[in-house]
Amino acid sequence: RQRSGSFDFGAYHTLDDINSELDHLVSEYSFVEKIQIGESYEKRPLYVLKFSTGGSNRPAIWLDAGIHSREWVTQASALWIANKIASDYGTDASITSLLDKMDLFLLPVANPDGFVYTHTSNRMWRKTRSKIPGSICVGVDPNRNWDAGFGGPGASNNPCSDSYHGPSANSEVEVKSVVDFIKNHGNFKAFLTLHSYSQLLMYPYGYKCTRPDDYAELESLGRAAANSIRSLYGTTFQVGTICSTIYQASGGSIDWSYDNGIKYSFAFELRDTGRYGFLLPANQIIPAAKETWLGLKRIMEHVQAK
Ligand code: ING
Ligand code: ZN
Repeated sequence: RQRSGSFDFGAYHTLDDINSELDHLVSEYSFVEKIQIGESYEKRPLYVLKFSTGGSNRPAIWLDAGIHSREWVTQASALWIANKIASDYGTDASITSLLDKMDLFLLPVANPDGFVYTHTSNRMWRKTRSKIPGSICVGVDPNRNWDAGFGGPGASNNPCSDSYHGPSANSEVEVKSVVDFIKNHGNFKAFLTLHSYSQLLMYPYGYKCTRPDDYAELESLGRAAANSIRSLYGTTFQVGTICSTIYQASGGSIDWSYDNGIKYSFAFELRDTGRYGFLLPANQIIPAAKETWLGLKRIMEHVQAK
């Protein structure tokens, strides 16, 4: 469903089609650049779009999607959002002032091996595709593999589990590549990650069930973002810590980013609440992306003002 010369943001696409669209965005917009931050276990490039209007090592915002490969609305929304940011710069006051002060880095397919596998073999694949020594099972849950309460409650020791934490923290090259990139950069102010489904907006912690030091600010910002989301089509997002809204989960990305000094660390769980689940119909991609963007933008405006 590719229209002549333009990407259909309202359809699900293969990795190759997504990568072509990244190149297309880079060719259309001078302030958009493609960076390769590493390669996956199966040697696929990990591409990040960098939105930067100048400066050097400006304070930055991180956004990733598709760390769980079957959560297809997230990679699709990331593409719509990339195009939205690029085309709104210079016309939308809020995105213009954001990109005049900060850089934005977007990783639309954080788990490309899993994503290809969902297209070719098993639509419900969640994990990476790394081989586990001594097991017949494949893959690690890349959202249990970060160095934050690694191996604790809410992750599995069993390589056959969908929430297997892996042999060690950062064992997955897809995780390690992001960790290295963020540490080397050193100036990230927000870490935002897209999952589906359940319609939640979560902040730390997941590896423990205590509130973070910045609880009051994160809770009120989360509620403001959820209100922005709801303003478009009435979609409701519950807000709270990972542990209070969904379940205890150790080794998650936003706990790592928060404990490494990135205060504005949030995980979104996009549409729906279970009717279609991971198999969200394509006609909901653009509505989901639009409402999610309002929530993201609300958070970015707050970060920019700090
Ligand atoms: N949910 C997330 C998961 O990894 C989550 C919830 C988010 C846990 C952030 C920990 C940190 O289980 C889905 N749907 O993947
Ligand atoms: Zn997920």
